This record gives sequence, C-alpha cells and structure tokens, in this order.
Amino acid sequence: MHKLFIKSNILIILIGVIALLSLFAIITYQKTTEHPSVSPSTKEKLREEFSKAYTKDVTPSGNVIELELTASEGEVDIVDGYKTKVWNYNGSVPGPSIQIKLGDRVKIKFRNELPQETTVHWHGVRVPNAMDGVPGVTQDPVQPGGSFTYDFIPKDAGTFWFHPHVRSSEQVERGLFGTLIVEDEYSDKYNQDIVWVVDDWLLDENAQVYSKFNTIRDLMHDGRWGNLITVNGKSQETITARPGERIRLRLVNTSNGRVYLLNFPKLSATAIAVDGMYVKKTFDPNGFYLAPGNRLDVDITLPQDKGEYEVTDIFTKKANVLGKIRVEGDPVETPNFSYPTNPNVPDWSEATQVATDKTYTLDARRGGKYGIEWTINGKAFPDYDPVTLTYNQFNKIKFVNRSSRLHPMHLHGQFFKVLTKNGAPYDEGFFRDTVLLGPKESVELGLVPLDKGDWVNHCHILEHAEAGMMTVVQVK
Ligand SMILES: [Cu+2]
Repeated sequence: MHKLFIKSNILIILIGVIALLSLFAIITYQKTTEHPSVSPSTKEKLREEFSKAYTKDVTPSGNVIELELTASEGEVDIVDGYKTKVWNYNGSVPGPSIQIKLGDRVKIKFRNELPQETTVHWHGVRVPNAMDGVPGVTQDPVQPGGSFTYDFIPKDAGTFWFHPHVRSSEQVERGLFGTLIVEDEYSDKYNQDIVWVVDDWLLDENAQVYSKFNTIRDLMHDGRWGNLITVNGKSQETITARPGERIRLRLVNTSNGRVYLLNFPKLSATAIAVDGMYVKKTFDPNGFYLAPGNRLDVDITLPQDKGEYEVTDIFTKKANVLGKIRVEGDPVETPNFSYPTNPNVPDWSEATQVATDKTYTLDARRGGKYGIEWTINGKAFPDYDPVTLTYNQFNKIKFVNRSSRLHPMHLHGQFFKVLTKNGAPYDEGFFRDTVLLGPKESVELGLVPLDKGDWVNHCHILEHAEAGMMTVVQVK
C-alpha cells in the first residue's frame, strides 16, 4: 500500500516532468518556426545585394534653391461657370511643380495662411527626419499665421509630391498638394517631360468641395471617392505633341481614396519608374494600379498617325478618361536612347529564408471619435507600439489585411521592395514607398533603411489614416 503510494507519486512526478519537457519542446519549436535561425550571413548577403541600389547620401551640387510656399484659401475653375473654393499652395491647384536637379538643396519658406494648423510632408523624398512634416512625430504643427523653413537635399532623382500631414483627409481634399521633380541626366533627353497630377474631387451641386469630411460612409469603405477626376486641375487635360516625339509622363495620384487602374490604349508606353525610382526592368504600364500616393513614370513614343490618344482609368465599370495627347504637326526624329533603368535593384530571392522582423495586422473596429477605428495591431493612432528597424541592415516586414477594404500602405523616409504576396514569391523588380493591399491580402516587404529617425507608416487612404491607421517605425 505504502510502496504503491510512493510508486504512484513517482509516476505523477514523471508524468509531470514529461509534460513540462514536452511543453518546453513545443514552445521552443514554435519559437524556432516563428523565427527560423538564419545564419547572419544571409541577412548580410541581402544587404550586400542592396548596397548599390541607391546611395546613402547625395553629392551636393552647391546650388541652393530658395522658394516660398504659402498655403491659403482661394478659388479655382474646375467646373465651367463655377468658382470652386479651395485651399491651395501659391494660389493654384495643384500647387507648384518644384523642379530641381539632383544634388540641389531646397530651402522652402513655408507660410500658413489657412484657418487651421498644418505641415508639409515631402512624400517619397528621403529627407532628414526633422523635415518630414509629421506633427507630433517630427515637428510641431505650423499655426495659422506661422511659418517653417523646410531645408533639405533630395537624395534621389524622380517624381515626388508634397501635401499636409495635419487633418490630411480634409486639407488634401481641399486642394493642398504639389509636386517635386528631381531631374537627372535623362530629363533633357525627352522631347517633353510632363507631370500629370491626378486628383479626385467630391463636389456638391454648386461645384463646391463637399463640406462633410470623414463621413461614416467614407470611413467604412475605401475613403472618399469623388464625382470629378482632374489632371492638373482640369477635367479634360490635353497636351499636344508632334508625331515621333518621345515624352516622359509622370503620373501622381493625389486623391484621398481613389485607385486608378491605368490604361494606355493605342499608345506605345513603357513604365520606367515607380514611386520616383527607376525600375530594374521596364514593364507594360497597362494594368498598373496607381493607388493614393503612388507615382508612375511612363516613356511614350508618339505614333506617326495624327489624332487624339487617351490615357484612361479602368478601375471602375465605367472607364474614366484621365487626359489626352493630341498628336499634330510635322513629325520629328524620335530621340534614340535606352530606357533609364536601375540594374542594381536587388532580386532578394533569398529573402524568403529570413525571419520577419515585424508583422502588421490591419483591421477595423467600432469606436473612436468617428464611430469606426482603423487599427494596426489592434491600436489606433495616436496609440501605437513603436517598432525598431535596424539602420543599414536588411529588414523584413509583413502587412496582413484582415479587412475587406483597400489599404495603400506608405512608409515615410524609406523605399521597400515587395517580396511575397499572399505567401507566394512576388518579384516586382522595383522599389516602392506605397504598396496597395487588396481585401484579405498579405505582403512581405524587404528594406534596408538608410535614414535614421522616427518615420510614420500609414494607410494613404486619408480617411483610414485619420481614423487611426498609422504607426511609427524608429530607424536606429
Ligand atoms: Cu486603408
């Protein structure tokens, strides 16, 4: 009886030890499967593969370009017979297209003459962190009547844009945006270098900007989609070119929520740059999703046949004509040069072996001041868990969209490359600063951060960002 008691005690202890050991084994196993042990050399190889893709710093040209940028209230003619009240930069919508050369320093004296506080964010530009224009993260908002000087040397040539980062869903919608074009040696080779700022307005019956912002309808769907699409502030932008001309068309989506599915019927068009950066291999731009924040540079050689050629958006059932190219006049000899590309964009095919440094789960819930909150890992900005990314090392992040809506995720101050989509390898062959996630989609991204500081990471559907879909990464 006594022996049996001891025996059963030993048995219980044994079972307990085995249970503990197996629990420990399971935990260890889970840990290793979540974070497979990778030799540090794989990450180092990925960093090495990246190292010539773009530079840490730019060589200054010595030129300093001083500009004034004023945000104020004004009026524009976008619908015949009406004056539409807007907020604008330097009196027009879009605001100025600032054109500089790579290496130039810009000193932009910004003045706020709006009835609200504001800032200016330089979308896609690798600026010093203090110039990034994010209130509460990189600077204090500029008060009405106040000013702030943005001073930086863009590190990359390409197509960039700027807009407020305060109440963006209202301020951008009212007309506050402009472009920053950083030229390189290719800019002069084209017969024409053209910027098309594609915007979407929700106007009321008097052609005024619909005055209710962040409506529950916008918030529950893909942000505010309007009833008038403009290019460079015109509902029918038409440019003219001669037969045989080779033009560079820089498309920028400044809309709050609308995504454009680009189509270039009857045109010989080739995509050369995405989000400002040259691609590794040029591609057919037909079917490219230009989400809010995205840019696409297209190289077009105009045909010998005179006439009007359209660039359209076929995202919705009814196609929208974005703009037209009228080919007329005497033919010219087509400039002969190879497409500008960046052969140093890494393939990063071995990136699948590397553990994910951070997963961001995107979702929505009831609550907050708008009745719905858009969350990243269960938090709505200004609540967030800061994440550290390692400077000058390969980092891998993942976005998982649990919702049924679109989320063009934008990371400030960095470029990244898509590695996988829904778990399968997905080599786009170019960098981005904004990636569109469809309903229930997931993407993994690789990046080597070269710019230190606190950078926001948010949805560029401005209503989603306004309702919390924003977080901060610290590059150290
Ligand atoms: Cu979103």
